[in-house]
Amino acid sequence: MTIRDAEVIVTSPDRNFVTLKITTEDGVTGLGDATLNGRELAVVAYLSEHVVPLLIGADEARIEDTWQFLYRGAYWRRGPVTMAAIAAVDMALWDIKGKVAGLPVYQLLGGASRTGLLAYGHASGKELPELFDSVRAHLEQGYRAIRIQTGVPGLHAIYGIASQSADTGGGTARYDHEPARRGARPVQEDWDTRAYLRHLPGVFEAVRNEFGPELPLLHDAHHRSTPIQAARLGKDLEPYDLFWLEDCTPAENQEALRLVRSHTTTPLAIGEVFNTAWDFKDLIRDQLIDYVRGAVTHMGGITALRKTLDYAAMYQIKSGMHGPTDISPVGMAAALHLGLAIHNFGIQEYMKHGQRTDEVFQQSFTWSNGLLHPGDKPGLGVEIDLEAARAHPYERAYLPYNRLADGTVHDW
Ligand code: GCO
Ligand code: MG
Repeated sequence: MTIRDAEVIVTSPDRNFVTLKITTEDGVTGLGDATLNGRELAVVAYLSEHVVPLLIGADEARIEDTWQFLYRGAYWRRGPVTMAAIAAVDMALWDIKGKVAGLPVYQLLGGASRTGLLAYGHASGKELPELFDSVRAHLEQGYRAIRIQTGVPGLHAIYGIASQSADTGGGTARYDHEPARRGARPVQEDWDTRAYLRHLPGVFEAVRNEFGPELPLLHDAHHRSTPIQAARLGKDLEPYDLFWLEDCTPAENQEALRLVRSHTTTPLAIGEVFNTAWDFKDLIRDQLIDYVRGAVTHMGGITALRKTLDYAAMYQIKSGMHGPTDISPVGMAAALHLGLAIHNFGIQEYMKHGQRTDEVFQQSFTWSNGLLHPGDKPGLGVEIDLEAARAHPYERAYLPYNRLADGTVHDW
């Protein structure tokens, strides 16, 4: 068989998504997620101008060869735009291979290593009572692991905290639905690391007192601390037995993790902004992290993330695949198939897409008793309703950014 057509679809039901749809001569279709939050159209251009012309007439069965051709053949390697584009092709080819074989992708990856995937949800609140309500709501929805994000006294708007105005129809208030924040300029938030470091341990103490010692708790520091501040944070949070502390410091300088690691036994998760195995290589080899946060969508697809996770397995490092709502239902499905198949699965982030997104993307995954399962439809198990997709055209949307009190731009 050969690839007859490849179409790049941009839709914005609750937020922008970029999807690649590959069709073979026999009419078999495969979907891939190429969404790069806030920079979506750069990937659209990369795919449409440079990748799609190379796919027409290619053999869709040659997944590894196509990956190598797109990666090495471009000469210019790595980077989020390139790797999201390659990821979309890779996912779509796995989807097609599954459909041709009549098997769900996880079967092609070696079959299920577990009955379902432990998932964590995002609880948040400006103040403790709101945070507690949010934790309770997540527990009622069946979550068995919960990420805790909270306001900091003196700060107005912080990553990860839901507000009513951000609610766009998903039911409960959530911070990730973008239409409320769309516009020509990114929304500005404020930050003060010293205030945060003083406040956060007390929040975890309160949460542990309220919900007991067993519930796995996670926290995302979202790249905002220096290495020594991150080391202190990890140390101060030790009594509260976190499942993980995420992105405790920006990781362009990977040596920074060595400093953090030498001060704390709090498990560390990193890598949602990484895009190749090379970004993880030294952190894995030197055992400086405990969880690989790479997303199938941003790491070059199932093929590439699988290799990274197999390497991590040699060091007992587990998966913690990125799964916020800017990973489309197609990217989430790819994560679930991969997570079900590998031995070193750790946990899956799961935020739930909004209703409009679920109308555009028909999905086969299940969520029961706190566990996700990709379902048993051949391929990835996701189809796109093109008419519904067209009803939600692209809208410019930026991620927010941070400034300190004196006006200095800070990591968001
Ligand atoms: C997470 C992430 C996200 C990112 C978002 C950026 O842990 O889920 O930090 O919330 O901020 O994916 O596009
Ligand atoms: Mg994160």
